[in-house]
Amino acid sequence: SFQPTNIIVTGGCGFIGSNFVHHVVATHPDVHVTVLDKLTYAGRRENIAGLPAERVELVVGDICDTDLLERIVPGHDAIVHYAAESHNDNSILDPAPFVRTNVEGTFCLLEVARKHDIRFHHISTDEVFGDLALDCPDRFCEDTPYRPSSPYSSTKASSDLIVRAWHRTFGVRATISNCSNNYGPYQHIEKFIPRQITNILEGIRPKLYGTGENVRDWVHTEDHSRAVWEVLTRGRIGETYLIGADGEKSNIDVLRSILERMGRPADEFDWVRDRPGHDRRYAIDASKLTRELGWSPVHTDFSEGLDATIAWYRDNRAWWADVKASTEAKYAAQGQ
Ligand code: NAD
Ligand code: TDX
Repeated sequence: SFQPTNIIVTGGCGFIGSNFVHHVVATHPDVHVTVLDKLTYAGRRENIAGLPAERVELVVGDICDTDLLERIVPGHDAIVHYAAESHNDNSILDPAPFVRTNVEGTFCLLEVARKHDIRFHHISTDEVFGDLALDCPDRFCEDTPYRPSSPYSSTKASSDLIVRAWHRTFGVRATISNCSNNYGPYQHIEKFIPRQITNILEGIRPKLYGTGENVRDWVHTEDHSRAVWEVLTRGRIGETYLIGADGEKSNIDVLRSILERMGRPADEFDWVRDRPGHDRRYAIDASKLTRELGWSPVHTDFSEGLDATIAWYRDNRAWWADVKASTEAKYAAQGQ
């Protein structure tokens, strides 16, 4: 297996990237992490604060800055690429940064990985496959055709295809993982679960899009981190692995669980305007990952994970309070 000791984590100050950095520091004492993060609205220094300085270094910069990449990347064994514009609703309002960061940024990183022969792991999403019908048992697997629906998912799909071509044509030692919806601490409050938790904490009614029947396949971010480490160190070069924890739930069921666990009536929410092009259902078949790499999720009790997530937002009000009003104002302007 591949044993990296000096890795770059792009987007390591965002939700999933920072959880991965915490995971690596806690479980792999021989590994040094260089975080490369632009600190956009979604990235916060605090997300990796308090980790030992000799284990984690933050470089504030853009993955599209090729001079910067040329300065900092050589000498690392691997790039684990999380940095992206990640929110579907933002991609509908303004797709430009999605094309730049997700497509061009991935290209810039691949070029530096190619030049210096650096192992590359690309973090992607199940949204590249488009959506599934609500009323059939199909799930996504590694050879499901790409059929992305949104500006966000189309740029992630594009980045995946570029990674595959750089592996095949140039021999870049690359792998890809496509994960389902993550939940857990440090998720930006623009996203569904933390938006509703912080709404309730602020006395604002939760907001449900459309009919609320859309299904997402939830996985705890810590299980995602463990899976990425397995693919990085033991995955077959050139391969794609799907990550998911059999966590399919409709949005209305998730919202009712949050309301119930926070002691509010089940109908205390607003129905709001649906997301244009809203994907109906995502569902992951992760059997390749389980079969080849022996991964399985640890956080299998969603209610327990939800309780811990609610407690995190309650205990860390200072982390989100300053962006709550502006996040809600932006939604309100869209009727959401
Ligand atoms: P996030 O928006 O919370 O974090 C993104 C991070 O990338 C931020 O720290 C931001 O500052 C940084 N960043 C953005 N543009 C950059 C640039 N040009 N240069 C350097 N840094 C930049 O996103 P997230 O939810 O943590 O998602 C991380 C990755 O995981 C993304 O690639 C996303 O597509 C993928 N993913 C997310 C989910 C999910 O449920 N959130 C599921 C599957 C895959
Ligand atoms: O207020 C809301 N009300 C609502 O009903 C919000 C913010 C969302 N929703 C719905 C839309 C989706 O069906 O909840 C579901 C989840 O929405 P998001 O949190 O925006 O996630 P989603 O669009 O599913 O995408 C997420 O998972 C896949 C991440 O943001 C992506 O980065 C990842 O690739």
